[in-house]
Amino acid sequence: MAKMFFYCPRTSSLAGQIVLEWCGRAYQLCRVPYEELHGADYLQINPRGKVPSLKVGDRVVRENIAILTYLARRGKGTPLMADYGTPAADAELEWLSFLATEVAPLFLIQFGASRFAESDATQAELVAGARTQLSAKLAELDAQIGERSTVTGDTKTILDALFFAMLRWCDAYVDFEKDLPNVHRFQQTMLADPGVQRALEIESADVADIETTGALRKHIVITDLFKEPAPEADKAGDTEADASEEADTLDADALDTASDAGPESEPGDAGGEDASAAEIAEAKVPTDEARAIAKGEEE
Ligand SMILES: N[C@@H](CCC(=O)N[C@@H](CS)C(=O)NCC(=O)O)C(=O)O
Repeated sequence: MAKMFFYCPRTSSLAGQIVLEWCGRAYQLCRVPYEELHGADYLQINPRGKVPSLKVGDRVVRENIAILTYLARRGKGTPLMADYGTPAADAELEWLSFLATEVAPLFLIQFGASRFAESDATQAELVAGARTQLSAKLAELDAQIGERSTVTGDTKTILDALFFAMLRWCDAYVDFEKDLPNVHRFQQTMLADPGVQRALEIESADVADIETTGALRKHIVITDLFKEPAPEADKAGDTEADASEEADTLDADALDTASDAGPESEPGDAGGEDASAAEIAEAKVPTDEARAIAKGEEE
């Protein structure tokens, strides 16, 4: 089955888009414009109203680290995570946690100070404090990168994709080349990567202008997800690619399949086998195809 990844331009979901390109497996994209994140359609996918989300079968994987790990453990080619139980894996997890728990909250304050304080003066103080803290965290990352072009290890990992996505949130006021030379070199290496370039291209163009070539099999906007007409025919190549993906997946996928068939449907997920007609109507799912997409099935 081709999984569907829900993303919003200029957010941390860029990391998942990059990793989807790196993995080389068939995928579908659904763009969720920022103003649609808390709309009724997307809330059915992610009740937190946050991107990214990944729909696979009846279930939705949410949260960056869970999604990136899911993808990396099922990718083709060079592994995007170290093997379990190795020092390299410990280092990756340490820095993934650092990004998620030490760095990301500072950006949350930077962009959403009004969620934490009412007065303009207090908000400004919070933002200034977050930026000061952020410089210290970025300096730590600069030292960690050192001579490498990755955050840990010798080859690119999901950690690099996540860090790269976050760096865009401070590029307006940080002089990377002058103050964080190793981070700057890391950014340049990432910008030269074809998967990163493709992900950036997809994010910055209109959905209609992006060709669904390579691993990208379908690209739609959330407001169209539940109202698409039935397709005329299956796209050539999907079946073969998906069969190969199924064959190559880890044992964990057997568990996924078992749970996908089970009672794991999400609240409001009208695509579940047992969804009533009323539930489907309420969720604006008028066609069989839309129902199939909502279930994450291949077109
Ligand atoms: N803990 C979540 C955070 C995701 C997150 O904060 N996403 C932001 C964009 S980078 C978002 O969707 N914000 C919308 C909102 O908070 O309303 C994860 O790691 O996936």
